[in-house]
Amino acid sequence: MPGTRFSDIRRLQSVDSTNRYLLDEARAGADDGVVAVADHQSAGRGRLGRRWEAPAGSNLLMSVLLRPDLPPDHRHLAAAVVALAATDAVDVVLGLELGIKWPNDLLALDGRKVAGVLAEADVASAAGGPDGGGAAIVVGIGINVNWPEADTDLPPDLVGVATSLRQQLGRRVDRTEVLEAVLVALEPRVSDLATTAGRIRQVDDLRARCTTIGTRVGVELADSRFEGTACAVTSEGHLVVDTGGSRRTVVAGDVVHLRPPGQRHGALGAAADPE
Ligand code: BT5
Repeated sequence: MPGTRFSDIRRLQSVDSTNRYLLDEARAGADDGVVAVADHQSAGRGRLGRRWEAPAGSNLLMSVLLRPDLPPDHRHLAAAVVALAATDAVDVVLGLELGIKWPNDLLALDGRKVAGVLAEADVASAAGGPDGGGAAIVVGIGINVNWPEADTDLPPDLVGVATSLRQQLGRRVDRTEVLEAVLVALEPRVSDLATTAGRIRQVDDLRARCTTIGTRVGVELADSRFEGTACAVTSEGHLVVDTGGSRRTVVAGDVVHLRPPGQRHGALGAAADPE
């Protein structure tokens, strides 16, 4: 894309996972800014070993390789800027407003999931520079562009959970237009990761679009679960949950929005630190 770092765009007809592909490329020395876009993934991955579903030729399945100059405890922000850029793109191209469910789901205003983000660091190069900068982070996003067209397209477990831009708007959407708008919106956001002032800007944007704040949530840990009210996002992008007696910071986790009956939700994996 002109004017961005994203000049090397690899268009793949079919691949197991665009994240897997770019992680391998990163290990082989690929530069910051390489993009992989697939028409079909045979093993599209979600978080914690979950699967990402998309029929061939319908949705946007893309990953970007970033080597941000970012303190290791701020790495969550690499995924956040991709989620933010996707909400920018959908707004600019389609005039559709999406919210971000912490950490990185994009939800339509009806609460159903339009997109999910998966960030994976290349462990081998995770040391990066002296302060961890330069480590490869591959951030993948799956945006439901044209699938599902209707709920009847979905497997039963995704009915009431997943929706698409097409379903929200009632018309087909051009995937390339969305891809290009995501990359244009992503460039300044990735640049911001390199400075303290820039990171503050990105976290402020995340707070403004995060529909989890103020919501009653369930947090699922490896061996326990707690509930509370999500009350803040820290400068590293972590979620703070008020449990009544105390505040707990969720670093990476499975958070469920507890909604009135009749609305369903998606779940994601978690680890919480006492604040
Ligand atoms: C995510 O995981 O939401 C991250 C998804 C990342 C997918 C992209 S596609 C390009 C790149 N390459 C990859 O291999 N992956 C990335 P998680 O929060 O774990 O959500 C997964 C769960 O969402 C599944 O267990 C399903 O319940 C649900 N799900 C699966 N496919 C979906 C879809 N198309 N739309 C909405 N929900 C879906």
